[in-house]
Amino acid sequence: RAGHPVDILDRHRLQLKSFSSKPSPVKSAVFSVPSYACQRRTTLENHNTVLTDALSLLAENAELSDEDGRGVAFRRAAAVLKALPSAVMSISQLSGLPCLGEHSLRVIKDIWENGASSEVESTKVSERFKALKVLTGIFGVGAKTADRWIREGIHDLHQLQNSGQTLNRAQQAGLQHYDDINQPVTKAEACAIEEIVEKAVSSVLPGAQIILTGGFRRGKQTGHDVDFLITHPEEGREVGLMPKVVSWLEAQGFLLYQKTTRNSYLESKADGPGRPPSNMDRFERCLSIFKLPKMEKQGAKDSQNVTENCLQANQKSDEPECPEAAPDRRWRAVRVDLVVSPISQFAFALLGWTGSKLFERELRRWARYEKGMSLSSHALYDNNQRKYLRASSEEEIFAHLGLEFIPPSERNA
Ligand code: DCT
Ligand code: MG
Repeated sequence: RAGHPVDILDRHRLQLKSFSSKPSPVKSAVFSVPSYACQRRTTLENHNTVLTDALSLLAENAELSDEDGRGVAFRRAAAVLKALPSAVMSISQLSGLPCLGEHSLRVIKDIWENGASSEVESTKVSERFKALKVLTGIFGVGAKTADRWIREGIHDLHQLQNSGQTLNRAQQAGLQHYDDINQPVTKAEACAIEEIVEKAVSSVLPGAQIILTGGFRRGKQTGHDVDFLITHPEEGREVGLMPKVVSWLEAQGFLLYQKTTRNSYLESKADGPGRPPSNMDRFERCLSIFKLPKMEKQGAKDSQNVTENCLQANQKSDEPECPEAAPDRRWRAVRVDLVVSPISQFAFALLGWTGSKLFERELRRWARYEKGMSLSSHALYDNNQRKYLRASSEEEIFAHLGLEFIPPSERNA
């Protein structure tokens, strides 16, 4: 994070003051950006974190309150500010920018004039928001469940544990590994897991390939989970792969929890153009909680064999009754998502699983409203030509969509 919010604001104001007291020959230029996030290059270098953090918090609150429309509006506004080449120096620079609605502008002005947004500040301390955050921090608990619990008077983990609520298997695991799962996953940890999954995959199907997707593929240094896409260069060889990978990982003691869902995608009328677009894809997918042995003093990369060390560590560890409570625990729990795609859909899957979430949403919106096409993580369908457009790389998909290619590191909308 670039500096403390207050410092940044003060710096902005100072600069602004010098603008107004001594009219500078260089006026701060009005920004201009295209309106779809997938037309813009958004790196991780954000010059407006004070504003984007505020708008993102309101987006999160809206999403947790089942107000998706408002959530997207705030996400889009934040994304526009993330794409700006420098810090905003005056409100007038924002005129003409897309996606900044009345509400978002009010928040920005409030921060500008008062140093903070009263709406953001009151949301942050609201009991409801705090409870929603804590409860949805449990793996397997979504906004709806959290809302129901809150209405039943449950606001924190302690109250939940004493409530007699029945938890499903995912939620039990989520509660058990709560602290670990809510601690960011580092790039080094993601790389260590990549090595393990790679070993699993090549052991059960030589020639199969894995790629790290999600935020880490976009260059982020931390994430809330680790996402992998698995495929095989020969179409059809990937069938039945997931259960084998999961069995291998389970046998080696790497999984604290897993739930696999079957591939249910068919390129027929059921999933084709007649169907409303859905952002849920239907790949064979495994949602898991990984047991990652703590890396002993060595660079994650220099280890000639992370996997070997992990295997040994897992074999050494005797499982205590309450695993998270053990003080000298030599592992941590990490959320890992595995997805298997046939090679024919791989480019779409890769594009769809690289994110960011808003970038993906904008790609689908662009496809639909600007191109008359339906894009999913499986395929691209041209509604006018009434045919699927094939692609074997992300570049080809951008070309089909009439968009300039944006590399993963610039999809951080
Ligand atoms: N995705 C999407 N729409 C969703 C959920 C996910 O398009 N509703 C895609 C985009 C990102 C990718 O899947 C992985 O999802 P996350 O792990 O939630 O996102 P992330 O960018 O990897 O974030 P983090 O770094 O926090 O894991
Ligand atoms: Mg992720």
